[in-house]
Amino acid sequence: MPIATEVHKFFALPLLDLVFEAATVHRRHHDPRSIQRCTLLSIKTGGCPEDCGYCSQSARHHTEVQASPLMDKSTVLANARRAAAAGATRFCMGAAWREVRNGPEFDDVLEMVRGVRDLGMEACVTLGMLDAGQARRLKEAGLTAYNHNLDTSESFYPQVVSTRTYDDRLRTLRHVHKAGMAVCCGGILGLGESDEDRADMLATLANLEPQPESVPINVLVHVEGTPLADRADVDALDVVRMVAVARILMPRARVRLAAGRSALSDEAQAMCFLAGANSIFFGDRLLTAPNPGIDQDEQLLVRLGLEVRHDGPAPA
Ligand code: SAM
Ligand code: DTB
Ligand code: SF4
Repeated sequence: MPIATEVHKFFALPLLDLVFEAATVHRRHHDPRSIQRCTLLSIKTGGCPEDCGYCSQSARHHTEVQASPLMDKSTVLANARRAAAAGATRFCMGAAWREVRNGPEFDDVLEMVRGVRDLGMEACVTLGMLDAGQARRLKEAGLTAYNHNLDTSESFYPQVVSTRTYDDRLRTLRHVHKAGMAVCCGGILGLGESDEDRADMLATLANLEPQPESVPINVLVHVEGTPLADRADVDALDVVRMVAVARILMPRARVRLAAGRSALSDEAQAMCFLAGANSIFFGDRLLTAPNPGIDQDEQLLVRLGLEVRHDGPAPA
């Protein structure tokens, strides 16, 4: 198992040597032409009691996001059908909750998960913290994976979020794994963290047992009204480096190029795919932030000779 000091060394390697190594690992474990497309939907937006410094949906920040109640199941499934028809094979639903509470809203989310699975898509949700029983109910509903990010290193975490701890995050991840679901867990670049923080986070992820099935690499989307709105932009080559180290440490995971892709050039994204990223969020919106348009992404994949399959069901 990698230890943090070994992971730190990757951050000092010449970038192209690192990318070459990552591409080699990637091609040993994956079909390098396959890029999974996932579509995100915010099923419950804003008004969140947590204080995550990057987030547009915290009730503690004054952002332009309008809070809205839980979406109804038919609207969610109409979105999922459209996403499948456009080529997405995984549908991820996010709720701005601190934690899951048992009751009618959670029952509705379980129904949404069943509905998405019935469409033949993978289903992922991100609902904040959950306990063992709630994890079991999500598993019974057919959930493929639960997304719960560590965001950054344990030591930098308190500078980003104060309303929960790193251990809270790790506990939820254990409940997800014990219930038999895949763990989707990654982080964000551009919060003000150092290379050591990046290395520490990747070491923590790679030491999870089992390793996450899916590792989203987000780049901070600067949201006006949040405490981190003025952080410096991330160098695109540092995103490539992060993807490469994630790929080397977690050879079997899907490494997802997540938030912040709108700010990456086509060429930077191409380098990320070479370095082992093999999934993108697909659709003009992430949860509240914009994402490249479907046509633009399809053209990029075609130009790179990557697989663009339309294997979802027909639109309703
Ligand atoms: N409330 C749940 C939670 O925090 O676990 C789920 C929703 S939350 C929006 C999902 C993830 O999106 C966060 O953990 C964070 O990694 C990412 N995220 C949120 N806002 C972001 C931003 N402005 N830029 C980049 N990533 C962001
Ligand atoms: C993840 O790591 N990134 C996605 C998904 N998991 C839920 C969310 C990105 C959110 C970006 C900011 C927004 O749309 O508000
Ligand atoms: Fe709430 Fe999640 Fe945003 Fe944090 S990241 S404020 S928990 S919605």
